[in-house]
Amino acid sequence: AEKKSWVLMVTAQTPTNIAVIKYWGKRDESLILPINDSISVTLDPSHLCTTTTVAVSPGFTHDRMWLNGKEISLSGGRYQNCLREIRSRASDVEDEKKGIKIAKKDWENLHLHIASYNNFPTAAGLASSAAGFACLVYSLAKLMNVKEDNSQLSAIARQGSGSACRSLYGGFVKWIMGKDDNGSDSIAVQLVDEKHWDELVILIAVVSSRQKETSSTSGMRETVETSPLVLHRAKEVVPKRVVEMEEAIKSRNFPAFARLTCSDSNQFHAVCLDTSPPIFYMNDTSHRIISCVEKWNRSEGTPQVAYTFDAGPNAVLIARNRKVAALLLQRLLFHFPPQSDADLNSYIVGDKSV
Ligand code: 2P0
Repeated sequence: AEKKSWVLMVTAQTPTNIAVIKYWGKRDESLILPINDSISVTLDPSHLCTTTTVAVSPGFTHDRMWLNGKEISLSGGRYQNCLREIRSRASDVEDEKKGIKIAKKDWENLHLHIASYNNFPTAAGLASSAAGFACLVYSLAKLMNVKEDNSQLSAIARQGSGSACRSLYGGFVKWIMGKDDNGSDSIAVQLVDEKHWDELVILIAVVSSRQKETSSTSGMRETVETSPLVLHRAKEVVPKRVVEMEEAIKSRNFPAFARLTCSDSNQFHAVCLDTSPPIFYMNDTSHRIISCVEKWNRSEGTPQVAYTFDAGPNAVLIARNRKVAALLLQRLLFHFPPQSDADLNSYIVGDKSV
């Protein structure tokens, strides 16, 4: 017999991703369509990830969400777009053991409770929105028996936060900017899986876990509106770099990979500086980390470590192998000694993968 009172739940875990060719600038604000392709690496889920539980029950009276234990509003357009897109693709769900049957049409009238946790600082430039929206879309798709593949789901996650579309795959991922005005071809594709280049070790030095001053959304809007350099970047520089980066990743060419990654991070921060008023995401410590890595790479004759910085001062350092990662950690601890024991948590070391 069909039960009147029940709760059906799904829990999923999604790691964050770090762009090595950056997304910065939209051509459509509401659909979140970018002005250039981007490429990222998805981190190991044991370090920086979001865990989301989604639940449905006839006893729920409206959609609600909790982020790190605190209730947040779902009224924003980004949440509404994701919920609408997923609901419209829902299928029949049957759980015989629990005696639950949900027909496709029932999903329109059922409400959801969503609980999401980040195991890393939210909005400190560590791409929390990327893991968050990817996990939300993925767990809802599982709950509602959505038949779409990850690339199609990526186009929904993209409407929550651009970089989220890249977190639906492990390994190295490309977000294709697409041509359509409706965004149907602005999707993520996997370039290589997490096993392809598993010698790489990614280390994140948390320079500051304070919330950033300029959000990515408003920062990139101001850049597109005021920077004379950003179109040159999007049209001339990035298309060539994307081709070279794909090649470097496929052939595991670390020197080329490191050169492209560092150059692209620096150009992204250059267009931030070219914005009016200028946006500063890096601080003195970030700059000192860059100098330290550049000096080391030059002294070795070939790159050992690549650095990249997102919309915040924290350094993402990619070592060519475990041996280099150990030396890197040693150098960082020497040049940037943690101020207290608690700061030791600031060095997050992880393998990439999913
Ligand atoms: C990236 N960033 O490619 C770039 C590099 C930050 C610097 O994607 O407005 O949070 O939600 O689409 O995805 C951060 O931007 O911005 C970002 P929205 P999002 O990872």
